[in-house]
Amino acid sequence: MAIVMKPIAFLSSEWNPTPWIKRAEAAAPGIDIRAWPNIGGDADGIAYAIAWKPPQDAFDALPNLQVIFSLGAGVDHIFAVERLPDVPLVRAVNADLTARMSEYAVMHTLMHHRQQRLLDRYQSERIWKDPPQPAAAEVRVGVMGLGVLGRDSAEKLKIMGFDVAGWSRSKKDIPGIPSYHGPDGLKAFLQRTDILIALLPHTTETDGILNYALFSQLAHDGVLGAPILINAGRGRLQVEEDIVRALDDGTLGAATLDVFVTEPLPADSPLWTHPNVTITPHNAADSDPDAITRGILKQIEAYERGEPLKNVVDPKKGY
Ligand code: NDP
Ligand code: OXD
Repeated sequence: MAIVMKPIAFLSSEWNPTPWIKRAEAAAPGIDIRAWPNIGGDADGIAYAIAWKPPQDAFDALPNLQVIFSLGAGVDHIFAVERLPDVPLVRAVNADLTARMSEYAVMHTLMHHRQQRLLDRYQSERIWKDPPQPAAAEVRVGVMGLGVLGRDSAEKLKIMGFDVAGWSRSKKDIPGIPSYHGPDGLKAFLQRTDILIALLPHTTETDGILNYALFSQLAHDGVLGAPILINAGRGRLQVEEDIVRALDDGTLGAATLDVFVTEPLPADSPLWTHPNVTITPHNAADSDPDAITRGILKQIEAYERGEPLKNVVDPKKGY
């Protein structure tokens, strides 16, 4: 890879910059990349920021920024900055991330469908018992968010034999996968859903969308007995008290949660010990540093050649 000429700032309140900087330096020898807060006195020259949960004041000293790159697919962590420069914001999209998310969606759908948690309990009690096993075609999976990640997950679940549909803001035309869209399409989508997989971004419109009223509209006549929630989008999509209430009164049968309103999930959250909840530590699709770094440097190179940026976020939509 050719040397990237304009300097880059690495902005994160959470991640150790060293491995990222080493990767960037290995991929583009001579690159000038500095980690917040040690940006240096000549920060005027910094043209690019690469960011994950950037500190509130991280952009203040970068007056000539041209592009911000999110180290993740989601950009809510960047829009959370109050004084965000008015420059293009590019998010992470790559085949590795997409494949990892689909693995998660398929694995947890199968885990619920094949009742693996129940079988684990039987094993711990040395019980030899074969619970009823419906066919995948009898299970209606609904994917909320048919973007890069949701569409791939939906298509892979379809290949597994599930009866898959999706819901998004705009209408989609995906062979074999009925598409519902917008607020008007939500009710019909929920009513035909036994396993709900949330792969939405967190925006003002999706905040708290996974709530008791929504769970009540899911199908309650399915072969699994009660509907299942899988949320790998963002924690703030969900109202956690409502999940517990819905699990306790049978409105939901079980939940797999990868993301939470507060991360790490506080030790006193009732979700930790709920018998019908499976928790993963926001690792449904880890960002592979090599893939992300390569992708960003390639985009910077192309941008410096005058080519348009890809995967630019629409600030009005918030994703
Ligand atoms: P995309 O932007 O490609 O897709 C977002 C989808 O959500 C689109 O289909 C969009 O509709 C839909 N959507 C957004 N707002 C609404 C709304 N108000 N009503 C209905 N549909 C809506 O994002 P990705 O698929 O790449 O990623 C999705 C999210 O997954 C990320 O934002 C991030 O939060 C999360 N994520 C989680 C990870 C984890 O490890 N847990 C890892 C990576 C990402 P339309 O197509 O019509 O625009
Ligand atoms: C992302 C994430 O947004 O890992 O990529 O959550």
